[in-house]
Amino acid sequence: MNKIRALWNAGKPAIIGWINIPSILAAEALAGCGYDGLLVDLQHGAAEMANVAPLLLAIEHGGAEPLARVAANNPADIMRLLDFGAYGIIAPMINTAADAQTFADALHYPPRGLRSFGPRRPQMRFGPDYLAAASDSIVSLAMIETRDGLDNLEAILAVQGYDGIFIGPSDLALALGRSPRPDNTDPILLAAIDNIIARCKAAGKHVGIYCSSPAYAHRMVAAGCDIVSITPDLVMLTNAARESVAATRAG
Ligand code: 3PY
Ligand code: MG
Repeated sequence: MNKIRALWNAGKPAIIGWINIPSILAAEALAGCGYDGLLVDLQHGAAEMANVAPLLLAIEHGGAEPLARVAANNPADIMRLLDFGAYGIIAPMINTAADAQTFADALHYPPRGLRSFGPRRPQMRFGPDYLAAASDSIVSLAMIETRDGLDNLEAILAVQGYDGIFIGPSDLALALGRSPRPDNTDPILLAAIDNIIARCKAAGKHVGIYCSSPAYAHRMVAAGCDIVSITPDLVMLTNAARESVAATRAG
């Protein structure tokens, strides 16, 4: 079973890492650091479809659940990522119930959805039973991060066939006329986040959010999130590099 779904079934939150730098060595090393899942970001990270398969393999080999954020809610890309061995998909900018339905349809084989059959890597993990295991092996989160997404949240939540919502606080801040800052504590943004979390709970959907610091992630888990991302790779690398240079200069 998907490690993240197993945590959810046990009532526990999942902690995921965020990969912007498409390095196989770094992905494998990070995957062994205790994350429940590691996400390759094809929207704002440097990975491309052409180099995503070995990254997903390195993550799985390292012991974390391989996840991907698609550049857009495009069924062809979602299906290819699932065939390459992504066991979780986050789709950005879900604005309408029709967007959510497109997303859900791409995740499941008929009759439940419209996914085309060609599970090259999942068949290596699940063998001939993959068809039966497919839907449960994947976790799926639709991003709410726009004004339209907020306005249409009830209708988006009413769509079946995907697990929940992932909040994009930077785009959501922009949608609310606020600044896109990491770990943003702007009261208007926090109120919108609380409102989304409450509505997801009421609709029986999972909910998560993009965080930077462990402290912000703790706060969001306490607020009801059951999946949080923490410090992206590029931020960890540059923070550590700055500290190292500063400590050396300070003597
Ligand atoms: C956002 O904060 O808008 C995101 O999409 C997180 O990467
Ligand atoms: Mg965003």
